[in-house]
Amino acid sequence: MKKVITYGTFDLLHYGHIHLLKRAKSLGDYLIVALSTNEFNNLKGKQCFFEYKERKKLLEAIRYVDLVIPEENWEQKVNDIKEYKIDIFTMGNDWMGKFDYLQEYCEVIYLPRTPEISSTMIKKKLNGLKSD
Ligand code: C2G
Repeated sequence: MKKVITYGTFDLLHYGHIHLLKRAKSLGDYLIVALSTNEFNNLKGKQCFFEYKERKKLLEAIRYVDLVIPEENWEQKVNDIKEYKIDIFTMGNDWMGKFDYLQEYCEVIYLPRTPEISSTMIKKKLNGLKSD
C-alpha cells in the first residue's frame, strides 16, 4: 500500500483544496492530511476562520482523505514520515523546493496550485459584500 502525506491549514475549504487532495490521493492508496492546529497557525501568522476541530471534520468528510493528524510544528515531518511509513510527501507548488530535504526519507512531489482561489481571497470578497 502506497501511503501519501500532505500538510496544510485548509481553512474555508474550497475547490483548490479539494483538487489538491484528489491529486494527492491519486499518487497512492492512502492519504494522510497533517492539519495545522490553531496554535501552529498562530506561529504561521495565519488567522483561521474555522477552529481545528471544524477544519478536521470537513477534511474527514472528503472521500480522498483517509486520516487527519495534527500539524503542530515545522519539525514533525521527518518523524511523521517514519512513524506512518510514508512513501510520498506532496504539497502545492507554492512550496516548491521548500521540502526537498525530505527526499532522504520519501518521494517529494509538488503539485500545481489551483489558480485564482485562496482562503484569503474568499475572506476579502466576503468582506466586500453587503451583509443583509
Ligand atoms: N492549495 C492549492 N491551490 C490553492 C490553494 C491551496 O493547491 N488555490 C494547496 C496548497 O498548495 C497546500 C494545500 O492546498 O498544499 C493547503 O493550503 P493551505 O491551507 O494554504 O496550506 P499552508 O498554509 O500553505 O500550509 O507545513 C506546511 C504548511 O502547513 C502548509
